[in-house]
Amino acid sequence: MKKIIIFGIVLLLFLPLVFGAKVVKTTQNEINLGETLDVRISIYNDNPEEREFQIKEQLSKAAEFVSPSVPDKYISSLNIPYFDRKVTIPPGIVGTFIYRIKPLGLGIITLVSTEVTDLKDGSQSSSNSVDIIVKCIPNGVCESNENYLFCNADCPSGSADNFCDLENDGKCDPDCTTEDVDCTKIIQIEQRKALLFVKKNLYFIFGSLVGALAIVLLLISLGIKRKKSLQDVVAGFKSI
Ligand SMILES: [Ca+2]
Ligand SMILES: [Ca+2]
Repeated sequence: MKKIIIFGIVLLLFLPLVFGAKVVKTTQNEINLGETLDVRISIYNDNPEEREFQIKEQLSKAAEFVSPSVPDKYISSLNIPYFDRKVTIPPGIVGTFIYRIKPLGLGIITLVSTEVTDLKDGSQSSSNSVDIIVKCIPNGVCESNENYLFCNADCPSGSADNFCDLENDGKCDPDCTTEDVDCTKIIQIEQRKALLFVKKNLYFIFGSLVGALAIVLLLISLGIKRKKSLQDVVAGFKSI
């Protein structure tokens, strides 16, 4: 957490020099479901006098509000919650607004950029947006809401978890078709086996046909010889 705050402060000090921006949003990039996380909005007042700023922070519906526990307003048409705060910051100082949320499910939560307005001159600034990965608390069971992406401790690669993981690990993920190279290998092996089976059977069928033909020819040959012998016997009687 300290590293994130230090990174945020460093970014905040350099951004005005490069982009003229003065708002930075920082938080944890990864969290386990059930945990809370703090979102810190830092505003650098680069004016020579104290200024009041208005902060508009659109909130994600994928998380519940812990502190403050209720949003200040809703964007009426879409019912999207947001905080609408004012903060007074002395010159050359970084002011902060911190709120705490608790993700409601596994996945990625995106916190869109914060909009800040300088209430004296009306100038507006935007922060960066932040993506937070919400992972499971492993319990040894790959449950219906879990998958390899957000719960790889419970759902290892190749699991039937409604997620095609595309790992080249020698296991064909049942959620993949031809995208998984391991499934392609298995399909190729099965195709080769089928081909060998057909070849073997072809040899057997061909061999059987040749054998049957030989037997038929032998029987015909024996039949002809027997007929000739009978004819010879009949001819012998006639001559007597
Ligand atoms: Ca689990
Ligand atoms: Ca899978």
